[in-house]
Amino acid sequence: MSEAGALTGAQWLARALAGTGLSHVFFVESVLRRTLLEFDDLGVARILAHSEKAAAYMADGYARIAGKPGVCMAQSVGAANLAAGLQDAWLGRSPVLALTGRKEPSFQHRNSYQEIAHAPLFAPVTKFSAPVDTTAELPRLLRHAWRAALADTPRPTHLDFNGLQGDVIELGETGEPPVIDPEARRIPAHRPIADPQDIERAAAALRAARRVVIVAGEGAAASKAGPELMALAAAIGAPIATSLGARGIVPTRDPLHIGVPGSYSAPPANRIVHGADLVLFVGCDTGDQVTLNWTIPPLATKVVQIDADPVEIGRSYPNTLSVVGDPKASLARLAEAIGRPARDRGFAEEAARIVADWRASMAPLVEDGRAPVRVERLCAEVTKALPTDGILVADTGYSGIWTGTMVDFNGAGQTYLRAAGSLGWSFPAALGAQCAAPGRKVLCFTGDGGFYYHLAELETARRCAVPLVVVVNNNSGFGQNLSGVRRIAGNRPGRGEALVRFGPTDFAAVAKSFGVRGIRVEQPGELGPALGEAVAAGAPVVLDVLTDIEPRAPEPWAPERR
Ligand SMILES: Cc1ncc(C[n+]2csc(CCOP(=O)(O)OP(=O)(O)O)c2C)c(N)n1
Repeated sequence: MSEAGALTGAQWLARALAGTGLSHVFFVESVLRRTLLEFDDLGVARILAHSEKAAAYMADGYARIAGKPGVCMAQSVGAANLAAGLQDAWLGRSPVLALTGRKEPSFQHRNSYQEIAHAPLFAPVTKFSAPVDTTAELPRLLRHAWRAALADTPRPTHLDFNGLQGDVIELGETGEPPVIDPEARRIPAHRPIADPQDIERAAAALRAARRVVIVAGEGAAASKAGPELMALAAAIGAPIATSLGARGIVPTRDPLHIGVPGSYSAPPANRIVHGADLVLFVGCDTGDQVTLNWTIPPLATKVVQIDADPVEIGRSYPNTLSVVGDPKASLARLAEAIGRPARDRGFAEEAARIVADWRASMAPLVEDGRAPVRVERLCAEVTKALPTDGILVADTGYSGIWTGTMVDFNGAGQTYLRAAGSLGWSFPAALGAQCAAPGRKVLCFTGDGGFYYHLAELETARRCAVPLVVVVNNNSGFGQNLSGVRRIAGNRPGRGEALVRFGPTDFAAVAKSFGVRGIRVEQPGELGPALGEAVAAGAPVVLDVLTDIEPRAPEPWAPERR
């Protein structure tokens, strides 16, 4: 008999999640069926995906735009696929909440059909992963999983529900109110300001240095620190670079902005960062990608590092002054402490010249009117077509390099999301992002190799009426990998190409077969009108752009090896 006021686990879970303002959940049947049915009455849309990895990517894209946890679900046998899909959210610092079912204790340790241990699968891709054995424990554990996902640094969390479909938890009861987060926090969940002494020390170091570069990363993006970064950069005449994941948090055409440094970069940023005598890292992981294996800047460079997570300070650069606090709040204090020192603007002017020269060198490619379409031209057209509040979601590899070097952003309303490394992430992630922002237009930029991974989600886009635009850079192969394979094959013509070539496939026709609008573009002159039509459509559109595999994306500048 149900106690007065008690809710079933399913009722509690659905109401608690809906109470956070969650608008969508992403899942593969069969899991938490009772909860999903409850959502029907609470206005939460259920997005049935065609694979658990895609469901995890959708929740990831949703979370990165919503600034609060995205939720994905899978039954017991789908748990391994779901965990695989959390890798990008882990690397990309995205608050995804994964819910799985697990067979009851009486089924454990006796060769149960379809089930392996879940805990080891989720351990490397979550901040917190726990079994939920009884409904009485559900409220506490869900609140903790939610808070942990949001807290600095945001990352996935996981709850493993008793019952193959989580049904044991759904059927039990709890008398607790269905509330997870009464404060309705979004990322950043808190804005602690750094110690005033550390701010003074950092200000003194910045005032004393002559050639300062700012490198802002994902933590700065999460903190929405763009305006504070620009204000400080202007005050001290410091060029500003962003990691790939933070691209677009400042206007990319601002003369102080020098692009993305590291391995996915065009030459200017690396040259300029390498020439700095002090680097201010802001919310930046100082990992191999943004530093070109810790050569940009060189390891001995003097560093000031602002980060909400003290563990990140000095992780890679030993000569580091710490400023532990929220990037936006701490930068504002730092700017106050520095004031407007008299400054030689020579370094900033030299940096702006290097960037302008590089842009000029790319202009002929951007303006090339011949077929097959140059990707530089495609990127320029994407820049023009992206609405002032548009969202661009880029896949990994060349898709990240092309968009990170050749697409410009206004730094005021537009958002750039990129895969943290998993090929194929962008299309499902863009679907999730579009769900989180129905009033904004989402463009996905992917290679054909990336798009093949989750083609089936075209059906999801149509069924769920998710009006995103997918731009396919269709070069019939793994373009980025061509150079590497050829090099290893001894540069002999044709040898090794079978490792990276496939197609040709007409993705506009594929889209049409799913009932999705498909537009094929073969001439550069068709790009503008086709993108315009796609962006204006209130329905999903695939833009299949025929390109050539040979042209290489911009390559990073590297210091000479000594
Ligand atoms: C899951 C996964 N497998 C393999 C890779 C390695 N990888 C990185 S980029 C790339 C090729 C991408 O090809 P495509 O999406 O067609 O874009 P293009 O390089 O042709 O522009 C591959 C295979 C990866 N990043 N992730």
